[in-house]
Amino acid sequence: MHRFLNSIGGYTRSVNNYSNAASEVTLPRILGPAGGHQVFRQGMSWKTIAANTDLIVAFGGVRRSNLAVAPGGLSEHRIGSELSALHNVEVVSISPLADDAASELNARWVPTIPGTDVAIMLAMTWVLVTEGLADRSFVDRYVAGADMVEKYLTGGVAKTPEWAAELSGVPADEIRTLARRMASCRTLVTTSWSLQRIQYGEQSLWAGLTLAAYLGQIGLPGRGFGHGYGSIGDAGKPLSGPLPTLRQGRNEVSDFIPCARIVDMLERPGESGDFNGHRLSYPDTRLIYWVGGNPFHHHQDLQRLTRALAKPDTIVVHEPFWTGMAKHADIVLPATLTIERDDMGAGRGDPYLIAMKQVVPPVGQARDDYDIFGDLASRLGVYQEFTERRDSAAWLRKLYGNWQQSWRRRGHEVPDFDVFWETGNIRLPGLREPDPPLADFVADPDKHPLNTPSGRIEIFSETVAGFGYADCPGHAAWLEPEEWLGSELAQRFPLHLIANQPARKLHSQLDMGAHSMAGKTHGRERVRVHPTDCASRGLSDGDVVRIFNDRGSCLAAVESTVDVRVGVVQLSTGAWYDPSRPDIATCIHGNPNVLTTDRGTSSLAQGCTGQHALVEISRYTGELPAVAAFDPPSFAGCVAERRS
Ligand SMILES: Nc1nc2c(c(=O)[nH]1)N[C@H]1C(S)=C(S)[C@@H](COP(=O)(O)OP(=O)(O)OC[C@H]3O[C@@H](n4cnc5c(=O)[nH]c(N)nc54)[C@H](O)[C@@H]3O)O[C@H]1N2
Ligand SMILES: Nc1nc2c(c(=O)[nH]1)N[C@H]1C(S)=C(S)[C@@H](COP(=O)(O)OP(=O)(O)OC[C@H]3O[C@@H](n4cnc5c(=O)[nH]c(N)nc54)[C@H](O)[C@@H]3O)O[C@H]1N2
Ligand SMILES: [Mo]
Repeated sequence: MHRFLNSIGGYTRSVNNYSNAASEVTLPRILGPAGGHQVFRQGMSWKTIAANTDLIVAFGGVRRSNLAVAPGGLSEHRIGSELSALHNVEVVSISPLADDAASELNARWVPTIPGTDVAIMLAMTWVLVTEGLADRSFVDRYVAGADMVEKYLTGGVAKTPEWAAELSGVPADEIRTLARRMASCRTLVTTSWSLQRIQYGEQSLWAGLTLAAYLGQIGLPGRGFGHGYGSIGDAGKPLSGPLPTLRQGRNEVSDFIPCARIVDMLERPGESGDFNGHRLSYPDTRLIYWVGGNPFHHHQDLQRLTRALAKPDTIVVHEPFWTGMAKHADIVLPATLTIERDDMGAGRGDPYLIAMKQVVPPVGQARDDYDIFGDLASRLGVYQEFTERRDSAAWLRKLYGNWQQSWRRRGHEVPDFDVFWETGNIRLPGLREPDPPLADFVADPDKHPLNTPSGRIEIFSETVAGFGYADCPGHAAWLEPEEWLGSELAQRFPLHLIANQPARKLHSQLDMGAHSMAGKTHGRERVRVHPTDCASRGLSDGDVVRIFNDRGSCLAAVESTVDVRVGVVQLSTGAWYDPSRPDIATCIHGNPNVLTTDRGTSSLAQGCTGQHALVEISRYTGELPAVAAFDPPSFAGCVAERRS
């Protein structure tokens, strides 16, 4: 969430976060740093799409529940009407789950075997190339590396629809017909962020963009390639002007590791790892200072994480709640929630700046992160530099004042701070419809070349090829994942688990709240299973099951539904980790990250691969232990307070 004062604590250099790990590295490589992530992060608005698009082919769907969330929040929840306005647009959702396509879209569901999107995209591109449907003039003018890609598509094992059908379970005719249709109308190819949160997650981005390049519609309104529609509420929104943000400063420490490699770092001090053409060395970590995240939510293979966290001497955590990470800390500094402090809130593309006024006084000894850091700065003798002698209230006024000035200089009057605070919100000036991504470049590639070595869209990249990574060659390629329904491991663990974002919360936040709890059965998270897979295991709706693989196990409650493809099960993330009864399961509550693998997407981006895992499920008939995840830890001589 983009809360302004909170970002004062945001001093660490975070290279790739969980959401965008692959796109933050891959798109800048193939479109250039300026044309990369930012362009497709925002994309065109739903309004532009409604007016200019005939067909959306959505890999990973357009998942409605994800759209209630955006960095900075959403002050106007209008996504329902925005999507309904697409009634003339044909939407095809290629996904393992039927309900990944928002119901407003009336999409056609093409069920797929998870992890095989790249094969489908390559086969569609093969159809365009071999049937003369590719836009040759676009490819010649704007694209670099077509010869290498076409050699890959047609040489060796030809990437035909029949080839892709074997892998993806989507009939060859369906792939062929859809590719032809895409070439015949105004088409937008979209990929959800989830597609990159798997092994070789870079490939679906690159293959999707390659497919769109051969369609030749990039840079035109409503067409081309889109990333993250259905992943986050601000994709498809207008663009806002500058917001009253805090200067982020410069971190003097340039060392970093990709966020998802933290366990490797703890396990292998002094060794090094690949990342984006560099070798990064792992320091000998003695102290961890953790603010605003819960690795027992986000990280993979939680038993391995637990062992690794025994390594540092000291762990300090700021937290409002007794999360798994807080329970693993030596020092917990209780932090306030947004409702316990004054702040401002706004997001890109959101029409309002909100006065986020304190609702309740801080519970117990909770303090604002800013005040905790301010006191630490004082002990380190840099209070003046860190705070500029302003408390939170003074910062809010200062940031607002600077921002008001900057709008004045552009000829816009915005109300004074006191008026804003009194009113509770103001409408933001300067909202505008974003241009189609790469529109400048397509209009005049000589005047606006991309920031890539060739100045063009690199569907083959000499740079990436030059890294020599077996797990990320120089063009989009089908690389068989270690864990998918086609691998040998599927003999022992025949179900493909989708561990996607939870519909009833943001990650693990407020999992103890009434809304989240109402989505559980017998106090466990629900796992969605196809009736065929239920029948072969003797499972009925509401049964408690044990989900397991070689890495761990968890309890969950069955929801039988035809909305998942046969062979696929879905257990969203978010249930607080509960290791209190290891005799029964690694987690008795339903946290899928006891099952997922802690490996990077590839040597290029080293992102998280938590979206997929192979598992087996069996009915659990033993005693049903009470969930202890929300209980505070016990201390010698005192009892910790629990937020209620
Ligand atoms: N309600 C809610 N909304 C959220 C969040 C939340 O926690 N709760 N989190 C926010 C954050 S931080 C992020 S990063 C975004 C994430 O946005 P996404 O990554 O797009 O969201 P997910 O729900 O994880 O995945 C979307 C769908 O992708 C499909 N999928 C998974 N694997 C495959 C595959 O191999 N092929 C195909 N074709 N489809 C596949 C799944 O069926 C899944 O439902 O969501 C944001 N929105
Ligand atoms: N298996 C699997 N794992 C995944 C994913 C997946 O698709 N599958 N998705 C990944 C993605 S995209 C993401 S973004 C991550 C999310 O992972 P995280 O961001 O780590 O998850 P949250 O539960 O949102 O953790 C935020 C924590 O901050 C605390 N907090 C809230 N407000 C404040 C505050 O003001 N101050 C302080 N100090 N703390 C505060 C909350 O109590 C909470 O514990 O998960 C990743 N993990
Ligand atoms: Mo995310």
